[in-house]
Amino acid sequence: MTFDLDLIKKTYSQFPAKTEKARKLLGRPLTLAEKILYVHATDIPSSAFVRGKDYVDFHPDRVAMQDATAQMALLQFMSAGIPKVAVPSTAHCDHLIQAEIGADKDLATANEKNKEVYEFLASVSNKYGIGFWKPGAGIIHQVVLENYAFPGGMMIGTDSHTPNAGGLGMVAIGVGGADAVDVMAGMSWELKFPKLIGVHLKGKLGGWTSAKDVILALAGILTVKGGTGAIVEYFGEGTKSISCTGKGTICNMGAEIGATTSIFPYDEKMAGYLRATDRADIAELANGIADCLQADSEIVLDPSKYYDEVIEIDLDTLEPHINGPFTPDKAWKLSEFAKAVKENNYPEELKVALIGSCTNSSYEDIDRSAGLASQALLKNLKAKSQFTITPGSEVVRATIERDGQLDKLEKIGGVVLANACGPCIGQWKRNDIKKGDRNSIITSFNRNFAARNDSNPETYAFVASPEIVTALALAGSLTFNPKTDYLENEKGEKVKLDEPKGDELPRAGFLKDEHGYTSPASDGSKIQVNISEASDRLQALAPFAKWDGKDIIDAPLLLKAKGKCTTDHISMAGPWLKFRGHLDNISNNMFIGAINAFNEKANSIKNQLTGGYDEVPNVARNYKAQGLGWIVVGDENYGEGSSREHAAMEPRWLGGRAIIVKSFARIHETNLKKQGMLPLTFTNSADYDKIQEDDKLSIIGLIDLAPGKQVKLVIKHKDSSQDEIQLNHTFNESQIAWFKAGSALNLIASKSKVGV
Ligand code: MIC
Ligand code: SF4
Repeated sequence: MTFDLDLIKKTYSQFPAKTEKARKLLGRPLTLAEKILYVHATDIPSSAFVRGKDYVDFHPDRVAMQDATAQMALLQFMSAGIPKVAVPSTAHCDHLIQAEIGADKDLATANEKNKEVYEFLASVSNKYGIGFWKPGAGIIHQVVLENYAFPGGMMIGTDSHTPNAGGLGMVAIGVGGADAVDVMAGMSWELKFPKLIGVHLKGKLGGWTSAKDVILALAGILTVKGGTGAIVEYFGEGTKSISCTGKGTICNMGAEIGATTSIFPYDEKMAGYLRATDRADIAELANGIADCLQADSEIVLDPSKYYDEVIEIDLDTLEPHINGPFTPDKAWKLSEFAKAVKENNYPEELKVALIGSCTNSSYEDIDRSAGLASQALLKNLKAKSQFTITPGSEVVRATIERDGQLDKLEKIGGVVLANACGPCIGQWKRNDIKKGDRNSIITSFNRNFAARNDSNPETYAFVASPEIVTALALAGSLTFNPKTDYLENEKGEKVKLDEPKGDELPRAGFLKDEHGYTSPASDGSKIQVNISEASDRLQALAPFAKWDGKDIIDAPLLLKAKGKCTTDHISMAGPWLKFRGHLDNISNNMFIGAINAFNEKANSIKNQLTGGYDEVPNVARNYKAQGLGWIVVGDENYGEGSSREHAAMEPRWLGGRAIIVKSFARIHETNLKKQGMLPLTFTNSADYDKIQEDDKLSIIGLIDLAPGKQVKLVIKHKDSSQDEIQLNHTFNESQIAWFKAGSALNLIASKSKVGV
């Protein structure tokens, strides 16, 4: 678990020279994100890098993986034939614990149910030199913030909320497992040099407004795709009023606007957090290069000259926000929310209020919510809704137990869940409603896509700060505004809540988690990793076939997805998480949440061979059995959300060849390329309308596939008429090699000469 201080020293030693070189080449001052990117680039060309254009090879300092994605990442790593990870890496067991009764019982059940997967992850980690965090130790992003993130570092993680570490000044980027394999194998990792969005924070946070509201408001401004291809860099006086974990919250939810990552400049709050988490030596080192861990001073004076876009948020006037339902960018100011609930006929009664998750489970978050709980107890109030608390890590849980916050939250009716993802990812055995019941919940999580938390598409999920969620739990209603409204207590009196207050860090220090971590064997060569052939949870990977060297001719359209098609729609989580290590089994969830544009139904598509309607995985399997490759068409920001590469591997496994959409979310587009699929976009988004239900699609020009060169799509309709349109792609030379090899992994394996 201990930090590799030498690694940090090595990274820091490169800052002065490399940033100076970049400054000279560009002939201008540098932003913070640029400094960190240039330091981690394997090579700086004499032309420097062009944002939004040049692909750059990086050497990240670390890799982090969570159990639901690590299974596939590690199955791929095993096929790559590399004896040991080349950079410090960790695996975290957090996604597979189902919430039902409470922490202890739920954890015991998870340990039993997921035994095979946990043992697999533990033994692979042990063998290949990966640090292993057991179930119950905490959620990946909180554990990383507490142990591994450091200012100026660069990390990739197989989870879209990896940018949480930006709260500690790290460039931390969410990726698919195949990308993690590259880095763990000692290869460089490639990313298009991002654009930069500067967010100028003015004023000071206070009252009912908290860090969460910064990102909820920003999501409203930028929308779910506004950050695509960009790093969001925060700067200005306002940054200094936000705690380190609050900064983490803001960076975490940058995933919801599609940002590559988000980052804050190093400051005293970060130093304080490093000291409180036993890393005073890192604070010391960071202080030594503090100038390198901020944007150059000229940038802050004239930001619009240096960022591609600048947004100003005044923390003095920022109101608390509530976002939702069904999308995290539907932002409402608290003062306008009650009206919105009525006007839009959202279910007014609040059924469940949930605080915690990787986004908002810091000591400060819980202390502020517990402060409200104390007030409630004094004022004779109890939660009217069900109320759950998910601590982010055992360190936080044990500390808030010692300091009394848990007791207060439980006294108002709260149930403490395991230190794990739980309801945030649909690992929630909800017993108070039936599927199909229209109802509202509010969480301090980050995502609220339809059916995400409880598999019920009729659950209206809203997102807000833990303080607002707690206040609404006391009211049991969505229309309550704690700033202005009174509540009636158990004695029939009218009472009002005071503004929440809380400590950022525990006065008596954090308690330690002595049992959560296992370090790997120093020589793992003799360790055997067994995968039973009979397992329905784990399946060794077989390599995908190489490209046959031909264009795709007359492939049937499998599905034309309408509207939002997130990774949750493509490869649902919740009950399906148990198959994350078994490609064939998990493929039975492929596209079951996506809406068919021709009948507006989920999981009901026409089988062109039979003319009948069937579930998507069945039709795909039928085409596959007939040797027919198929194609999917989609809308804007296709693949938004998770980093799960299953959303790319399942289509590949069931015979998919290409995905043609109006636009892609970054991680998913890369995942498709890595798995040998063709992610393509309409040159003209209106061409989406040309696709009809019985179409046969040909993609012409693959033989000459080249960076920047369009390919042709020939659309044969049922009535024999035909359309021809051009499609764009973003493949560069090395990515074209992945396509030709059948997958990126096939290439690595051929280089390490093991064959997969
Ligand atoms: C999520 O928040 O959607 C998840 C579950 O953490 C995913 C990862 C996964 O699908 O396993 C993510 O954010 O990448
Ligand atoms: Fe887990 Fe939810 Fe965080 Fe994803 S967003 S890592 S599911 S707590």
